Amino acid sequence: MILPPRNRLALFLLSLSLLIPWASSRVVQFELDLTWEDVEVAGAVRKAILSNGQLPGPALRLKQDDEVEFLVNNSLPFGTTVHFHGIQQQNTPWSDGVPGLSQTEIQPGDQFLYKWTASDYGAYIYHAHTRAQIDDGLYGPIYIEPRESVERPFHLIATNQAQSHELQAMRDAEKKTQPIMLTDWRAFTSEEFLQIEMASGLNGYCASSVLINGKGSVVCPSRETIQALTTDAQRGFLEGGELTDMGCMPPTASFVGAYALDLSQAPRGYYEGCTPSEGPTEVFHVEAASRYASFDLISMAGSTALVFSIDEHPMYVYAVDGRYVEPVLVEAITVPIGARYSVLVKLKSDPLAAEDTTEYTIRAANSYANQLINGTALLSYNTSSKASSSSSQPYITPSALNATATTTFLNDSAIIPFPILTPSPDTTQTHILNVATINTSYTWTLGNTSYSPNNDLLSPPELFNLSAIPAQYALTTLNSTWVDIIINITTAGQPQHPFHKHSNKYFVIGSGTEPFVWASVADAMRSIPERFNLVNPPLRDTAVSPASVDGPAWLAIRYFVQNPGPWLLHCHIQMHHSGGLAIAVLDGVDEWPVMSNPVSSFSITST
Ligand SMILES: *[C@@H]1O[C@H](CO)[C@@H](O)[C@H](O)[C@H]1NC(C)=O
Ligand SMILES: *[C@@H]1O[C@H](CO)[C@@H](O)[C@H](O)[C@H]1NC(C)=O
Ligand SMILES: *[C@@H]1O[C@H](CO)[C@@H](O)[C@H](O)[C@H]1NC(C)=O
Ligand SMILES: *[C@@H]1O[C@H](CO)[C@@H](O)[C@H](O)[C@H]1NC(C)=O
Ligand SMILES: *[C@@H]1O[C@H](CO)[C@@H](O)[C@H](O)[C@H]1NC(C)=O
Ligand SMILES: *[C@@H]1O[C@H](CO)[C@@H](O)[C@H](O)[C@H]1NC(C)=O
Ligand SMILES: *[C@@H]1O[C@H](CO)[C@@H](O)[C@H](O)[C@H]1NC(C)=O
Ligand SMILES: *[C@@H]1O[C@H](CO)[C@@H](O)[C@H](O)[C@H]1NC(C)=O
Ligand SMILES: *[C@@H]1O[C@H](CO)[C@@H](O)[C@H](O)[C@H]1NC(C)=O
Ligand SMILES: *[C@@H]1O[C@H](CO)[C@@H](O)[C@H](O)[C@H]1NC(C)=O
Ligand SMILES: [Cu+2]
Repeated sequence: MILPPRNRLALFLLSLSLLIPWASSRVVQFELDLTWEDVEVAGAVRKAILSNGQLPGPALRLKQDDEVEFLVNNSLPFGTTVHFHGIQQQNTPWSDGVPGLSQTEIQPGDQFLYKWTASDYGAYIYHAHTRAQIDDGLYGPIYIEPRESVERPFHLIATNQAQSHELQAMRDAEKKTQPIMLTDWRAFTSEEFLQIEMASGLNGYCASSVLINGKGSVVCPSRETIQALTTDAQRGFLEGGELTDMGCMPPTASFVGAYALDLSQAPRGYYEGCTPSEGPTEVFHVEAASRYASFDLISMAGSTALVFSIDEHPMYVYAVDGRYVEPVLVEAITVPIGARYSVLVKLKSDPLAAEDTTEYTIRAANSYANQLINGTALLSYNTSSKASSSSSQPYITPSALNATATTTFLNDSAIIPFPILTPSPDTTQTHILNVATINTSYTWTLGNTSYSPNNDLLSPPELFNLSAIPAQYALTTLNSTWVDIIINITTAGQPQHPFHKHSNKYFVIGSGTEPFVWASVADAMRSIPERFNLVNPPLRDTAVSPASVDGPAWLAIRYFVQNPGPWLLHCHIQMHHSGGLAIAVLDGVDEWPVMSNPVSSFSITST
């Protein structure tokens, strides 16, 4: 729920004389005051993190090349850090916000000044990177307006006679692009959730509601509805049973693994025990005369893969993870946690026509097998006529499947960057990182071991002491080299993990659903060349591994090391990340930044 700001959002735009004489940029100062308060979300009150009194936090709007000074004022009763998701942090590794790697936690009552350059345009996110605080609501959208000189891909959409008219409408829509934050919400604080996980042995994979820009309701579907909407994928794990009243998978061995559980420690609302409550619904207002509306779809969910769709409104996807792509027209988009999709929605020209409705349902439905859950919002045309009572026609079902015979879903593997960028045809190093649960249902490996929570406490952090982190939790690279990482999903039944790499983006060069038995991409390409794309692969900072439905699977990424520093590579499903599905990527150890005293340089005690 969006509350009236308690503290005024302080956003000062200063035109400063420049330190670097040949560049032209402005300094943008943004202050985020974090508080821990009783908040009503989806109709129920619990403690949550507010950012300048809001949840989600206020939008940070920038222009490409801006110098950002982002001051975090920690008025929370616990330590925190803020990460800028997708921001490259070229030459500013101290501003990446990962405790133990780039900084120590900002203590209660302390402040920390992050400084970075908005070198890339597009849609990004700021969010907590300490413990599981994202699930308490610490996130907000960032939008960086491209330089005028950056070529837009809109001419690939407008192909009719009125092209220039049409192009202008698209450019205007892009200028006014609005964030749509998709999240999920639980009845428990993140620390309570982690406690329940440890006490019960059961991985926390359920939510009570899906929120759109912080708004939503807790809906408890009837047993008949649940039965009717249960998918084949879910039946594959149910072992003959049924979903709980929250729409959640019960903890069957085929779903959570054959680990010892103590379900008496799992309170009502953890995976069963639905309590309905009604909250507000987000409404997006558009005007038919604008002809197009632009939205940045952003997921900061904890445990859901939300399929986004607007009834009766196809969408041109024109940017992914902040960067332009060759536009594709789709009716539904799966938004993995941490990913961003910018879309142009062609508006109806005549919503006033007699039987036309002026309100269209916006849907966000979970596609993971863990839970049947969805949220809704409204796209509303500003017209003088009253909204008709007829309801709009959905493209997707509440189970995130096609609701029509022809619904088109975005195919992530077919996304082509605009302009095309080509990775190196070969690589210097290959790291094969195995992914599986180990010892408990909530502990995961990425590589040879599970990333330890103790790594978050390294002081001084890794950036300031290259030997701080034990070797098994990190991989190292040399600057100016190409690196391959194979995410090796070794067991069946794993969901699509959204892999986020901090700092610069990677090419998604291949994926498959067979055991990855090769030593390198070059080896694999001799056996299964059709699984790879080195010509025009997607460029991402967050991409999913394939679901390992029947057996092992893999994802191959390739990137150029260009920004020395300690960067995390991790699954963005919150409880997988908390369970150790992460590794420190020490990029460019041969050119490691030399820094003196981190605390006095970058943490300030008063404004
Ligand atoms: C920053 O936090 C302190 C307490 O931690 C509070 O007194 C102060 O008002 C906050 N500043 C702003 C601008 O919110
Ligand atoms: C989920 O979808 C169903 C069917 O469209 C709808 O009845 C229900 O209200 C939706 N849930 C929420 C929280 O919007
Ligand atoms: C549309 O109408 C809503 C509600 O009356 C109003 O808040 C909003 O500003 C209007 N938007 C535009 C673009 O006129
Ligand atoms: C969804 O797509 C499948 C496969 O194309 C088709 O068989 C099915 O009928 C579609 N569902 C609906 C409700 O149209
Ligand atoms: C998605 O795109 C890839 C690459 O073009 C293609 O190989 C694959 O078959 C497509 N998947 C679907 C479901 O259409
Ligand atoms: C798994 O359990 C074994 C035996 O207790 C222990 O030695 C090992 O460290 C554990 N591994 C992880 C990643 O927790
Ligand atoms: C750096 O980390 C290593 C390994 O933990 C530790 O032995 C050493 O004391 C640390 N150096 C400093 C300056 O803290
Ligand atoms: C994992 O173990 C293998 C084999 O011992 C080793 O080659 C590799 O470097 C290790 N990886 C990491 C990230 O420690
Ligand atoms: C990757 O996983 C497959 C099983 O899917 C396994 O056969 C292979 O040995 C693993 N690779 C490495 C390097 O551990
Ligand atoms: C690291 O490599 C990149 C790309 O070659 C280069 O631009 C950058 O200057 C290098 N950094 C250092 C510190 O040498
Ligand atoms: Cu995961």
